[in-house]
Amino acid sequence: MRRETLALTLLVVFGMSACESDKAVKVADEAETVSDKVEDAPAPAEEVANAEAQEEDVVANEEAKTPAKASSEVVRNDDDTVIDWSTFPLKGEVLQKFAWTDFQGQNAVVMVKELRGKTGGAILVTHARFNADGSWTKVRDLREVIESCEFDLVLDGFVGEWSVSDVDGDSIGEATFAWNSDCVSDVSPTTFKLFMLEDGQKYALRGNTLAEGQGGKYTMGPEFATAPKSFEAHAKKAWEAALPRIEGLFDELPDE
Ligand SMILES: [Ca+2]
Repeated sequence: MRRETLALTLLVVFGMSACESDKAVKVADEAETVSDKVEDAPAPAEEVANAEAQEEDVVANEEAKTPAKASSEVVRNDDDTVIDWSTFPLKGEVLQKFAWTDFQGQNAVVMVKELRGKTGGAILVTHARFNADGSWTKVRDLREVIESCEFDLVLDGFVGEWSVSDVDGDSIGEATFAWNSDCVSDVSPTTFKLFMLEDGQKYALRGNTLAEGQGGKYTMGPEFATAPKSFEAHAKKAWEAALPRIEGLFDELPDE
């Protein structure tokens, strides 16, 4: 009887220490990920009054990448009963959010707006993958910061039917979204950018909004040169769908 009690006690003690060591490893992993992030992040942009938006990148989480498996469907899935948005690793005033499943599991992208200091602001975007234990693994962060703005701060996010796709058919979903971020004092075109993310890789169209026949143009990121051709076509189509257009503000009244 006494021997059995001892065995049980040992089992409990070993079991607990095994749990503790698992926990310790997990915390260390997380800390490493965070410190990697800090090292990889570019130096903060210099503060310039009424500065144009400063786009910053946080390098993709290489560990979150997985080789593709053939013939899995990419399915959009924004259902709140499936996704626990409250645990998503990006907090703030949500501008846009969407989700999908692919062979890697459940993915989601959240875009938030943040006010900074007296007149500044930022748009933050995170793509993360949901794990079976209820945690999330960040795949990529993007952000754009406007240090200060004496006029009107514009921080808007755009998604659409074009936001979830698998245009190259590799069973890895592509997330497409856009943002309009600027400091405006008139109706000139403002900074507008569209991004595709696939497995931590970023593909960007950077340009401006269309205002009274001006703007609406973009520059394609050099990364499209080595991307599947279908990415370029998809991004261009999404740009046209998402582009904010201001027209007719100064139209004269028609003659009677
Ligand atoms: Ca794909």
